[in-house]
Amino acid sequence: MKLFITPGSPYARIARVVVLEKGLEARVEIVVAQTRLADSPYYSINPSGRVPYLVREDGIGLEESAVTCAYLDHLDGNPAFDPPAGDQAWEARRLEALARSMLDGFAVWGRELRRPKSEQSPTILLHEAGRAKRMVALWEREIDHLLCSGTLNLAQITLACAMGFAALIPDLHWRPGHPKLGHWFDHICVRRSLAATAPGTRR
Ligand SMILES: N[C@@H](CCC(=O)N[C@@H](CS)C(=O)NCC(=O)O)C(=O)O
Repeated sequence: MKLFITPGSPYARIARVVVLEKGLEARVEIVVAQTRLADSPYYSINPSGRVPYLVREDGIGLEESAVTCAYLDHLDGNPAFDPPAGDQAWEARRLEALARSMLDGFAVWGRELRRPKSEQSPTILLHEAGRAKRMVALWEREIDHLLCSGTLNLAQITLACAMGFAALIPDLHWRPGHPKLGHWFDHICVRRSLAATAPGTRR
């Protein structure tokens, strides 16, 4: 099957991390898609033009990193990333949603910065800078949560990919004042699946 990505997409990186964590390299071909290009041939594969996009062995395509990750995780019948049982399930989902919410903000900010300067909206830049500040402060508190350490889960993967993407936003200086989050990020970054997919790393 084929996983369409762009090297810089943090959402695609989440799926790429799951491919590596699950040892699916031989089964999943990583294909670089041409996104954000008028008339890209990729649009005939995925009309939304977004990545990640997984074309399964039966030809059906899956959009959305969370759905793609769940599918990849279940391929071997031994899922590693399903939420834990009981109350912890809601905690796992809550944390994953918080990490995704922060990433969504970073992505809007990053997208705005890629536009020509004359087209950038100061209102959006300011709004996303404010959101990022609040969310990073929130994560400095949440990072002590039991589910942020120990067995790898999707909240951790999403948070790691969000903070990896944050490094590409020049005005997002999140490390000062957030030592616990910084320490957590430095620690998780050396994991093989994250090191191999870090922005700037080929595939
Ligand atoms: N909610 C989606 C977000 C995917 C997304 O926005 N991907 C961006 C790259 S970071 C994209 O493909 N952008 C191309 C476009 O908007 O045309 C997910 O989790 O997969």
